[in-house]
Amino acid sequence: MRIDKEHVHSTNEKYLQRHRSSFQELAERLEYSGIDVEGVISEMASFRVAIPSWALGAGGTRFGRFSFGGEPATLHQKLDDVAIIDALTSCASAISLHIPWDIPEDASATAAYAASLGIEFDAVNSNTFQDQLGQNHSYKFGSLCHTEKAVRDLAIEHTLEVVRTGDALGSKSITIWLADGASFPGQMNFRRALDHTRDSLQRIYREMPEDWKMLIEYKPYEPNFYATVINDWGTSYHLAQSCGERAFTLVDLGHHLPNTNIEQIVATLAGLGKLGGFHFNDSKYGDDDLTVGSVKPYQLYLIFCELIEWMKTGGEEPAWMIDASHNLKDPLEDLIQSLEAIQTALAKALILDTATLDKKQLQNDPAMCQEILKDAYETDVRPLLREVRLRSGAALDPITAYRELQVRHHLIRERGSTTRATGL
Ligand code: AFD
Ligand code: MN
Ligand code: MN
Repeated sequence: MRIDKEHVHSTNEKYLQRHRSSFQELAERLEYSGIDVEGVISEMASFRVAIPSWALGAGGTRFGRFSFGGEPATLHQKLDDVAIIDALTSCASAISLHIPWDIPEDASATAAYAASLGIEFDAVNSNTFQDQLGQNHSYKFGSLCHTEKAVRDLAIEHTLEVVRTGDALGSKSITIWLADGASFPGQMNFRRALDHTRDSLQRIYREMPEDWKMLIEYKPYEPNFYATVINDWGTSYHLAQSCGERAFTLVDLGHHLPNTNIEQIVATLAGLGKLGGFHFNDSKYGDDDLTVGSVKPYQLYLIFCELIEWMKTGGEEPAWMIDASHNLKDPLEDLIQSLEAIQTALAKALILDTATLDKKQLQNDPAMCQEILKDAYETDVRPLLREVRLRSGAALDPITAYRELQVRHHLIRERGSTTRATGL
């Protein structure tokens, strides 16, 4: 199924008048407070978030997986799904692939197909957390950190193969997340594991094309429950530093222990010039991979305040991706909701009165600092989001349009009700 502009336009029509008056009211109020509304709109219009290929099917948990109809069974169908999300939201024109789940049969045909849909290839992801059929060595006890050189070599070669696959599609970065670690005290020599990991990453870095970036994820636990080799941002930062200037840390919102101050981590990494990528999701306990903004929208806003402040002072924009898993909701609806939450946080950070905040920070006035932060956060920015979408031919209300256009129903009719997307 493809959604064209006319389809979208038809769903917008009946909400147009109401939108126009609510947008006008908000715009006047913001302009009155000295905010350049057109500037905010253009910042928002250029904001793009990549969709991970593995989030387009049912995610499942270790207890089970509940399929739903019309899952994308091929890479091209995954591209079709991203094009649907992009047509409705106008901020999702990139896909992030996971190899070997998404190996294209014919890279140039896939690249051409994606281009015809207006979709670009964002970072590619390696998989050294599962053994593949017929694999000579096992990742059971780690990959890039493994005690045996043969296993490390295999993991390095796989990662480089992922880079080559991505390169053929026009991707420019690789995201490395390792499951490497230990589940029991004494199982792993920490220093040896880190030394091996550093050495392996440096070898991959040296072999990457010169215009490629390496993004290194960290995570405190899971699937190993005692220790993870790249457990925190400091370790990831150290590894990125030891590889070179095109290696960066990637922050995944779900990869922190409860109550970690993620906005501070973001600010520190940005200031060090090593914030390269960002995975959006939400969580209550751990790597829950829930819909962005569903549990802690204020935290998301505070993170965006740091990111915007960084970007306003000339900092380079990190690569944005949603990294979520869908067990209950239709993945496309869930992704649309995530995009909405991301754009809401972005809009609120963009209307924040940073000049006055800065002044109040310098005067050490925490009460007024909080007032300023809250003022932007409590503004209903939805009319702004609708205006951005309207101007780019997307849906005023993407979820409503998705339901009105009966997208899932059409996908089930086209693909059947028992297809299964590749992934965990
Ligand atoms: C897992 C990891 C991590 C990573 C993703 C893709 O926790 O978030 O980005 O797999 O490899 O969910
Ligand atoms: Mn992630
Ligand atoms: Mn994760």
